[in-house]
Amino acid sequence: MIKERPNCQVELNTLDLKVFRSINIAIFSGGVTKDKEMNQVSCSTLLPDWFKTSALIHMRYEAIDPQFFVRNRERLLQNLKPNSLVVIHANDIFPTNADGTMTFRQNNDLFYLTGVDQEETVLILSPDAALEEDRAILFVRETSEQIAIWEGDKLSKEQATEASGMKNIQWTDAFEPAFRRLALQAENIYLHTNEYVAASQIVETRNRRFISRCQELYPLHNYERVAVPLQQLRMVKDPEEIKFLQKAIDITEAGFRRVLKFLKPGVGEWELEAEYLHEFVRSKSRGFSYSPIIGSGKNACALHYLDNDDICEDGEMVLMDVGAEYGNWNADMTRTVPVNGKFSPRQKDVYEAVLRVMWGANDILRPGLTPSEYQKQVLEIMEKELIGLGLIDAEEAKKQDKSKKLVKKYFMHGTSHHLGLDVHDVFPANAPYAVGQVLTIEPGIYIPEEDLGVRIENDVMIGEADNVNMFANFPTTVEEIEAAMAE
Ligand SMILES: [Mn+2]
Repeated sequence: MIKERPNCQVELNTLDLKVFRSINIAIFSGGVTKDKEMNQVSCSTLLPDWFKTSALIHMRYEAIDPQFFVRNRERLLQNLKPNSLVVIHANDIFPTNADGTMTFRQNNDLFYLTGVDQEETVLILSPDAALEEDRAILFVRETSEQIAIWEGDKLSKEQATEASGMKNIQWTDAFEPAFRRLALQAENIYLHTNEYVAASQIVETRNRRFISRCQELYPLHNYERVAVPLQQLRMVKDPEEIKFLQKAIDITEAGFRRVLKFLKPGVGEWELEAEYLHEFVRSKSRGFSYSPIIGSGKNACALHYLDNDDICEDGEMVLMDVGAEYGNWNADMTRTVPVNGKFSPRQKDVYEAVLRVMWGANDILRPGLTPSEYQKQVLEIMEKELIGLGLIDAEEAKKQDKSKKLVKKYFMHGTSHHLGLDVHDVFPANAPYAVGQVLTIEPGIYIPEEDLGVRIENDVMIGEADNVNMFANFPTTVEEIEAAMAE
């Protein structure tokens, strides 16, 4: 598109998406100059004003306001003990087989504090350090001719400053001496652990390796978990995060509407997956927030069904738990729709029961309530609906103990989780709900004996007087879905 501009002197032919995700500078090569530093630092001075504007439009992501990361660092510092040092490393690029690797995904805590989406990045915060320039240092990977040939551009120091709002940017090679200098000035060292309750602990992360090395080098320091204050902070969303979450949700909505028009008896679950991915990526998402679950008929009853290799048959419903990421934030949607575009009476009954539970849960998901109390109350609502559907017996329900075993036969998972940079976003154990938190609401009823599973999932932000439904524009009711499928 840039090439169509009549006076264009340069071609945009090298886009480092990692840069584009974070900051406003486009990197040009080929047309302007071969000098890399020159490209990165001064391209803006070489370009006419109209071009600078169009370069912004051609970014994958909208720029994230660096003040968001400045605020996050300030908030974290307020929660540290005196005389502390924080060190957080980037995630590894995870290997697969032979020389294969997974796509890089930044450590979300590091991203939350710096906005830098690049491997081998390290953050040091040392608010009580003797020298002012030592109090916040960001280390980024220095590029080389070899890296440029194989991987494309890496952040310059200036770009790292633009992304993070940090002044002192060093190459990663300079980390060791700086860390020693600052460790010797500090009493408490805050390090990174993954403290999500259900987290897999199979893989030893870069941060985990650093803990071992750090404790070997400095056995007499006091060690603290930076996850504790970060869970508390990340649980409440900044307006900048709400903007990116809503954008991820809007992209997900576009995918859902595309699928509603495409779906008909005989299509493969994988074809629906492809329709979503096409819509997400063309809308500037990097793709799915998580592996999509697209289960028709009885497949909907397998909660983490990921095969997506069955045919959607006439008369079945198809459950789609799919979300787009945008700028590292995640949408999380589930919709269950009839393959042929018309709900049968039974499908409508089950669907509307789930919908009532979702709205009922939304009413009680309010500040002050704890997740465990919330889940208990949702199960009460669900029990009434399951009795209404004839799935459980009212008399037996009365007699059962508090375990609600009968309900759990048809609804065996939690109703809500926090949502943000992580799809199951971090939070301190059983922390009460509060204004500014973003949560999913996703009740479901699964009836394998009827080859039917229905889950409906919206994302909401807890507001002062009421929750903000971030899915307000989605087709949700039976009528809305049938109308959208008839288009
Ligand atoms: Mn979810």
